[in-house]
Amino acid sequence: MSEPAFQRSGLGDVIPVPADVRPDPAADFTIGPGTAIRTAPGSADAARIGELLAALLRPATGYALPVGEERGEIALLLDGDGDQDGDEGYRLDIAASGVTVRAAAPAGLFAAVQTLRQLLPAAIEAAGLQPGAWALPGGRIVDRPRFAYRGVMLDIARHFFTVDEIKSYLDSVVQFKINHLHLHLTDDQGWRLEIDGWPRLTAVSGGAGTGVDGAGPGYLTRADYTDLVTYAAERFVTIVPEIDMPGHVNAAQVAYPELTADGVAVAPRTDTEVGYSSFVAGKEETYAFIEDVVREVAALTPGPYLHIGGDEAQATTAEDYRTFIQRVLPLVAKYGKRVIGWHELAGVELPETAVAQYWRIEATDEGTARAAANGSKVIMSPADRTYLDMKYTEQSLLGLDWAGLIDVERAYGWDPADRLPGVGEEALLGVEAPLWSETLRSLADVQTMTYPRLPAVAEIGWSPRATHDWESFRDRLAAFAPRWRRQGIAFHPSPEIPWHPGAPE
Ligand code: TNX
Repeated sequence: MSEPAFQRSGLGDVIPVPADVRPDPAADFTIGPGTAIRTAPGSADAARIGELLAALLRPATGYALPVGEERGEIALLLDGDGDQDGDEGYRLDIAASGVTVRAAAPAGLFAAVQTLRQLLPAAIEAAGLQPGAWALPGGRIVDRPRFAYRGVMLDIARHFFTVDEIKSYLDSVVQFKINHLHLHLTDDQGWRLEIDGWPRLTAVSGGAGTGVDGAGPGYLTRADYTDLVTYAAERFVTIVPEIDMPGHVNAAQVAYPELTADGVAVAPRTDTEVGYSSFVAGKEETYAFIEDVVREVAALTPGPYLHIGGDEAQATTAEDYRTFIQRVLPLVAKYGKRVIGWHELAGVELPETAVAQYWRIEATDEGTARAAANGSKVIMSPADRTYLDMKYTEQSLLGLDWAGLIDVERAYGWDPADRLPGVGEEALLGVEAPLWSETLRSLADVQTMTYPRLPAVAEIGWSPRATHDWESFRDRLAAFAPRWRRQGIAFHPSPEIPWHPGAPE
């Protein structure tokens, strides 16, 4: 099927929209059979990113696209201005003679490659040879992120997703310059990360029938987790591991009854109720266990953060909650990590280095505002805007609706610096879109809830506030239907979006 009306993208037709775009219609560059990719001399990272770009372009173009340091019309250079553009910023010049990317760090080259990918016709995403003129629109883009943290969260506790599924998800989200993947590893139903010295966590609570409604089994071995961390790092994504506590711990207590108040085993739970389980704040066994877990997770995780949950601890008294969190905070620091917690954590006095993740739907939150006033950073994940597990419409088969229905305009129509009084631009580390998996069983389910809403949150996290514009976003988003079809990514065909046609299966 041909798609002539949509064949060409303008220079700024990218998600997230770049900070500064200066088209030069006289300067288009066309990738041809002789095009080569030249990468920054002496940089293994640049060479690797060059190979990644070549691998993206080869199947549809059929061109050889050699990568080397000697020659090439597409240049990926590391001589950018870090003071101006930071690690993730880049400058992209497209002229009739070739394409030059300049960044201060490899992450910026990677971000630029995501931009270049979207500037090519959707047919570039095909797995096999396509007829095509592979033109890139001429001009200059100067781009850098608004926020350092642009995340997505995947809940692998309620339903498990395999390493290959998580990698595939990662590959899809980096197209939108997402740079953190938060893994919700433990919950009442299951424990999904192997911990040395506590084998029953995964042998029992990662075993058959531990997913919602008896789905499963599944857990990540230490080797799986390390493999994921490496794969993510190669794509400039930081893994943020979450061990949820003191609530959401039934699976741990099933495996180790000494973690309950009376030492008596509790029954496994595969329903979706929340707020009934708690670690015991007054028991030393609790902290011996948590120290082992924190030490091990910290050792396996090169990124700076360890997320300790802290949400919905309705089965923990306020006093116990405070005692518990005050015992756990120093443990995370002891193993060299910076704490992130759901914003309930901010009810306890936090060190400046701690990060509070706001997840509710209320218009104010005293604890989060106080934490911000004390110098802590905040990640914005308001459930009524960013929760990818909310239904799109009443008709949605997947998802929940406790935070309301979220269509694309709702996911896009807010600003993180206006969300909570006392939590302005400077207090924000960034934004994250959490995807809870109570109702999601397959990668296709995960994709259907993620697309097309994640691009909205990604744009809010990356693009300057002044570029925010629903009509523009909607029209740029429309171009992704034929891309996602070719990438094999399921998406909800939101009727608000004038989707471009094209892409036979
Ligand atoms: C609330 S958001 C929860 C999760 C559920 C989610 C479902 C948060 C910190 N806790 O336990 O999975 O709602 O949307």
